[in-house]
Amino acid sequence: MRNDTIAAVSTPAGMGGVAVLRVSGAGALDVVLPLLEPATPLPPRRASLRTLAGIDQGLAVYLPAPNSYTGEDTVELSCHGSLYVQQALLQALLDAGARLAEPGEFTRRAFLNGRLNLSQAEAVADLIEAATPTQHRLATSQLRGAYANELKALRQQLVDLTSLMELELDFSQEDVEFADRGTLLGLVTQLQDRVQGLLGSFATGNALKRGVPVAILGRPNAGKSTLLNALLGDERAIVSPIPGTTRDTIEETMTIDGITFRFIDTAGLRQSDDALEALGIERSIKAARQATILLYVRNITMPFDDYALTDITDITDECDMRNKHIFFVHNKCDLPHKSNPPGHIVSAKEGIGIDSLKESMVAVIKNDAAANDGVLISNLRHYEALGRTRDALRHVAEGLERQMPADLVAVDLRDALYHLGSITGDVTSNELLQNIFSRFCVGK
Ligand SMILES: Nc1nc2c(ncn2[C@@H]2O[C@H](COP(=O)(O)OP(=O)(O)OP(=O)(O)O)[C@@H](O)[C@H]2O)c(=O)[nH]1
Ligand SMILES: [Mg+2]
Repeated sequence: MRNDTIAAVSTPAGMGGVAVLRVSGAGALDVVLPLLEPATPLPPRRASLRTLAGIDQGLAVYLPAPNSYTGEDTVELSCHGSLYVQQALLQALLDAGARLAEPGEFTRRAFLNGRLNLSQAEAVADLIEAATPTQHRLATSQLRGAYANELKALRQQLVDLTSLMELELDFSQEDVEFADRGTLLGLVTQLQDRVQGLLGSFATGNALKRGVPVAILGRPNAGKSTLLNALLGDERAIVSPIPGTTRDTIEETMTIDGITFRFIDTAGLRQSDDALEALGIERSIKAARQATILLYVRNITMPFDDYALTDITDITDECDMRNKHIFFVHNKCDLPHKSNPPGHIVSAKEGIGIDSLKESMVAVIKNDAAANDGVLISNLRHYEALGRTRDALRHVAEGLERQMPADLVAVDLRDALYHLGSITGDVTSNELLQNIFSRFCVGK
């Protein structure tokens, strides 16, 4: 572990009103003080106006270890945000003995010094990237350690289980079973349920983070593209009375009530001899598979005969419908029609029923997000580690059921512990840290 003194510009690249440079490490004061005028000691946690490296005037703030972001001695310098001043000041810091920080190195040090666990450090990156209230909420709840605490409790249970198994191992010569295997199996099943619950929350967590995918499906000419335009309040897609107008999928995002939706307009669902159109239909099915919400659009003036049901069965046969919501959208209600079937009755063309459709979409997503006690996994790495934990736990359960020797079961238990621990960073490797922190920008 390196603990030399690092420096970087922490504000975004480019010019601005102010720029902030950060210096962190045991030698932070030694690097910075000689560049200040006056070079008198900096009072902790107070802004002092000084001349900076003879080129600018600005504020210097000294944050002594361990109560800084990195946990090390840190000095932050605010200067005028001119490109020249930023670069010249950074160069002066490097000349004075600091090293240019690598991407994410400040946060990496915060993790290594125990200021943050690994999932919190990742939340910092998500927080910086957050552009909507929902993304911000996801990142801050992870930063506050929402599921880190839950993972910690799970890990403790696993550790206890492992010690019980190992106790049995120690005394195996004497042929005693300390832990009743039935009880152990019960504990493993409980752990499996909880891990499964967390895994299940990823669909919602990921959708909220990246935008909830909404596939707009239906027969040609049903008004799918018109609906997309109505939802967006923009003439995004081409609309025409010719069936088969949309041949490729069109995607647009929109934030409604803090939730970002990714609307995917698709080619009409029907068998086609036209190769291009057939390809479009294949893409529609793919869009349906990846979507959280399916809007099935139909023309309300047409008899509600088998065709819609055939389409729906086609779709449900092709997709895993768990974690998905399907909405019936009966379109063209501005035209004379005989019945008002259950679902959403809208006119995409006249903008009737669109707000209520939007409200329903927001409501189902908010409801999904509140399930599982509001704990949402939104990080792919965590999802994968949980998946491996689940697999290892399954092996443990199988081992217990088949009366496998304790030492073999213990191997799977330790495997589960390892994967669970990799989420919060209780177990880490250099490669893992490299992967995570290289995503950050320099200066964070
Ligand atoms: N009266 C009325 N006409 C509509 C409405 N919505 C769409 N239309 C018309 O229906 C025709 C087809 O609309 P599109 O939005 O292109 O239909 P589509 O489902 O995207 O069709 P494809 O891309 O060919 O699969 C156009 O002439 C639209 O103007 C509506 O709410 N009321
Ligand atoms: Mg279309």
